[in-house]
Amino acid sequence: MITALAGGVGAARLLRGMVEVIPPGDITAVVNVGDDTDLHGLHISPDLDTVMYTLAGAINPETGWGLKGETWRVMESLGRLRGITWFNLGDQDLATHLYRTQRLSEGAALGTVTAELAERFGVGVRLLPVTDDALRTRVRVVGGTEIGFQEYFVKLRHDVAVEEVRFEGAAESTPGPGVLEAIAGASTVVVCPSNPVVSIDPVLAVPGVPEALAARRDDIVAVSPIVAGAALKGPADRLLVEMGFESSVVGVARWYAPWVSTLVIDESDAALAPAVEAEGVRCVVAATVMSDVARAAALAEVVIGARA
Ligand code: FO1
Repeated sequence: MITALAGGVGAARLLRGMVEVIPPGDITAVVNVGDDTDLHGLHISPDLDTVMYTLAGAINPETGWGLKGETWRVMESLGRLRGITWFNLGDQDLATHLYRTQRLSEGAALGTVTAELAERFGVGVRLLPVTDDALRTRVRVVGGTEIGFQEYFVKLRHDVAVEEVRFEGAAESTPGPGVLEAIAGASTVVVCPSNPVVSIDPVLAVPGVPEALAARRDDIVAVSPIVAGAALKGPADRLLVEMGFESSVVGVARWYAPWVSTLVIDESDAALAPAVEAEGVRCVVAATVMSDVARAAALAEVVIGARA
């Protein structure tokens, strides 16, 4: 049994590779919900959907989020009404948000609705939101204004300095059903190559999760989302620096060292392996850029076998 801590695109690609190597039923993904947002009265869970669509073979390959072959007629009409259009919701994607919102309004928990959606999309990996409670990543940008994560990420194109990140609702949240058991019962816990600051940290913000992870440190393998000093996608490099860490595999090792025992870094960073190990983290060098499913599967194989 493998349990993976997952954010969006990088996690989805690694999980897509993993299902080539081990049966989907042997994998549980504990997914970030800090990116979730409410727009147009709809509950949108971008990371859950990115992982689900990717595993279903339905992801838009150009963007890494949303559905392939998407049309945008609702957004076009909304634009004519001068509604909110900075967050692009495709016509087919909207059905997912409608379904989720309706089920939540009926009193179903997010984890239950996620399992229903995953089943309808034919996804065999168990997808668990880290919590069923409302946990929202909030970002204080330069000048002191606090905004929601998607406003930072999409509306401002993460092109603004961040002073602080906090996880609203985290202190009152509890782990979703099965989350602690999945961490305790896994042979290996994999930390996907997701943003440490805004994808993995919200998972650790749920009380009970850090304790469960600390008890498994020897069996936790992370994949660096930083390759040759830069994030392949998104603002992980910039955010690490803004949080006082280096934008390098060494910075990632320092960030994760308290609860991760092994870090997989890219071949291009091989020279930094001793510096990673100086942070108290075992270092494994591999090809980590998942430009296709075969490369993702090869990386998954390394990650699964990387435990000390
Ligand atoms: N990302 C964008 O850069 N622009 C968008 O308009 C956008 C819309 C969107 C709609 C649904 C969804 O599930 C994801 C969407 N994303 C969009 C991606 C999302 O903002 C990010 O992938 C994550 O939240 C960061 O992991």
